[in-house]
Amino acid sequence: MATVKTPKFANGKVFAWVDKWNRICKPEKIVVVKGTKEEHLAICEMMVKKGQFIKLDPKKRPDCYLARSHESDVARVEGRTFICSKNEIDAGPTNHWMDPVEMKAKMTKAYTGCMKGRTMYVIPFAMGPIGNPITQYGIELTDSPYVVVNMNIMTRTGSDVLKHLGKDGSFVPCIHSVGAPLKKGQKDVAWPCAKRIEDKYITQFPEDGEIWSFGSGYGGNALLGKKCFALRIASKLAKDQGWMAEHMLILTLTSPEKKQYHVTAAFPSACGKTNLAMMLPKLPGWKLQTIGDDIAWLKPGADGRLYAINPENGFFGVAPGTSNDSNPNALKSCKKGTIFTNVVLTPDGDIWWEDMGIKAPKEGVDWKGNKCYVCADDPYRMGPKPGMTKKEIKEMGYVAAHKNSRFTAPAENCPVLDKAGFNGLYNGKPTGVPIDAMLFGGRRPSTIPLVNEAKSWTHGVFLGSAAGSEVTAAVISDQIGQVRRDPMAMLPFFGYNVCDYFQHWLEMERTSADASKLPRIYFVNWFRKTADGKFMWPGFGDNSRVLKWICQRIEGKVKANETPIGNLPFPKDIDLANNDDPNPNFRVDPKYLKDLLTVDVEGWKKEIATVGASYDEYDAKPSKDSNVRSTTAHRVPKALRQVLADVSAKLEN
Ligand code: OXD
Ligand code: MN
Repeated sequence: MATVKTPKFANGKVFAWVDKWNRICKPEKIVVVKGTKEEHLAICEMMVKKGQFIKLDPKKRPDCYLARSHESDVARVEGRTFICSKNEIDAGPTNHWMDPVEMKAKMTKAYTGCMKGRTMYVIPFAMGPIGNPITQYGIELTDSPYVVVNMNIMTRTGSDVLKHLGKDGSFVPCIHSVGAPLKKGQKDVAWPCAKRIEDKYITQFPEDGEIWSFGSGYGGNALLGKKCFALRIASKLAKDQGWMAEHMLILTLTSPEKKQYHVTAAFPSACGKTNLAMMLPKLPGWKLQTIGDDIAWLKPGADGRLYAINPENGFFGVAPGTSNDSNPNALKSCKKGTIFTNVVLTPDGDIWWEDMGIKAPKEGVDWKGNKCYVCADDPYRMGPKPGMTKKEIKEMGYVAAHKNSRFTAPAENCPVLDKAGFNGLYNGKPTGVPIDAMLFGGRRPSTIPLVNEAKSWTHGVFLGSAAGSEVTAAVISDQIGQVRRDPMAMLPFFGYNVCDYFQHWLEMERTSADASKLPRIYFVNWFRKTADGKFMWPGFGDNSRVLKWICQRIEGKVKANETPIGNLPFPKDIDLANNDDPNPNFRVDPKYLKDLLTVDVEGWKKEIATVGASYDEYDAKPSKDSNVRSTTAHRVPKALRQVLADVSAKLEN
C-alpha cells in the first residue's frame, strides 16, 4: 500500500518526526490538529457516529460525551511501562528497563502497518501556558480520536503551538497507537486497543527525550503529555537542568487577613489530590483556589524560592467518590465540555457513579454496556439485576461505574480556578507562583499522624522518600488495598534512578540562592481509621484546619510539639471553628485529635524498619526486574540514611 503524503510543516524536526512514522505506521490519512472548538466537536460527533462516544443530553451536559473502554484498558499498566536508558542502572530499581536499541527494534515491528485503515492525527501540544518560560512542547502522533479530544482538554493543543515552535523550536516527540489496524472494509470497534496486556508498551527514552506508547487507549498510558512527558521525561530534564517535575497539586490559599500562600501536595493516584486542590474550606474567612490537581513543575528563583506552574490544562479526575459533599467544584467542572469514561449512562442522557451523592436512576447502563438497576435497599447503589440488595451487590464485588472511571474536564470550568496562577503568572510576571509549603501524604489507616512538620529540608526529603499508601484502582494491580512505599508519590513516574532522584531533592537545597526561602515540608494523612474501621478525621473541607496550622507555622505564630518523628501540632492549636455539620461524618470528633497527633512509637518502629527495607532494595538493584546486585549501584544518599538512623535512635529513647 502506498504511503500517504506527509503534510508540510515549517519546522523541519516536526516534518521529520511525522514523515518517519507515516512511513512505518501506514495510516490511511493524516490530520494536523488545529485545536479549535469546531474541530474538537466534529471529532466527537464523528466518534458518536462510529459508536465510540455517546452524546449526553446537551441541556444537562452541553458538549459532553461518554466513552466505554475495553475491559483490559481501564488504568495505567505499570508492568508494561519502561524506562529505556542506555544503562540499566539509570532506570533504577523502581522501573522496568530494556535496552533502548532492543526496545526500539521490538516496538518498530509492532508499529509497522499499525495505523492501516486509520487516521494519524498530529497533535502539537504545550505543557504550560504557551510562551511561559517554564512551558515545554510536544508533538503526539496518534491513531486514536479519543486521545485527540482528551489531549485538547488536558493540554493546550493546535496551530498556536506550531506557530510558537517556529522553524526550529524543540519539542518532545511522542508516538502513540492503539495497536489495532483495520483491514479494508473492516468495521471498527467501540474501543480499539491491543487486548493482551503483554502487547501494550508505555516506553520512555529519557536520553532521547522520546515517548513511544502502543496498545492502550487509557489516559495515563495514551495522553502522552501527562504521566509520560510531564512526569517521567520531565523529571529527567529537571534533574539535568536543576528544576523539579512532581506529582503534585498546586493551590492558592488566602487567609482572613488576605495573605496569600501557595501550597503543593504530592499524594499517590486516587488519594484526593483533586479534592484538596478544589476544597471548600470549613474555616470561616479562608479562601482556596485551584492552580492544578496533578502535576507541578517547579523552578528555583533568584530569590531562593521555588516557583511553580501547572503544565496541564484540565482535570483527569477519578469519578467515583466525587460528590457534592466531597468536591462540589469538581462536579461543577464537569458540567460542560467534559468527556466521561467508564461511568454509568442514565436513561435521561446523563451520567452517574457510586458515591456521587445523587440517587441512582431506576435503571441505567453500566461501564461494561450492560443494564444495571437501583439497589433494593440503598437508593445510592446499583446492581446488575433488578431488586438486588446492597449486601448481594457488595459480595459480588460489582460496581456500575468502574472504580477508576474518569472525567476529563477543562480547567477553565472550575469555579475556584486561580486564573492568574493557572496562566503561570505571579504579580503579572510569567514566573509561576512561589511555593510556601509542600505536602506529602497517602492513605494510611494507622501510625501516620494527621500532620507532621519536617525539621529541615533534608528531614522533609526523608519524609517524602518514606511515603507509602494503599494501592488504588488507578493502576492494574493484584495489590489493591495493600500499603506500598511510594516515595514522593512518584513511584510509577520516576524517569530515572530513584536514588539519584533523592539526591536531586537534596541538591535543591545545596544549590539554592537562599535555602531559607525554600518551602516548608509537611506530611499529612487524612485517612487514619479506628480499630473498627471508622475514619478518625473527616477530610475534605476540614483539611482547611490543618492548612491553617501550616500557615501559622510558616508565620511563626504557633509552637509545635517537637517529637522524634517531626513537629506535630498540639491538639489545642487545631482550629475547630464551624465544626457543626449536621452529618457526623463531616464533623471533627475532638476525642480522636489526641490520637491523631501522638507518636505511635511501636507503629513508627515498624514504619522505620520498612522504610529501611525499601532503601535497601533501592540500593541493591539496577532495575526492577534484575536479580543481579549492581556493582556500580546508585545508593540512597547518606544524608537520608542518617535521618533514618536518627529517628530510629530517638524512638528507642
Ligand atoms: C492519574 C494517576 O491519572 O496518577 O493522575 O494515575
Ligand atoms: Mn496522578
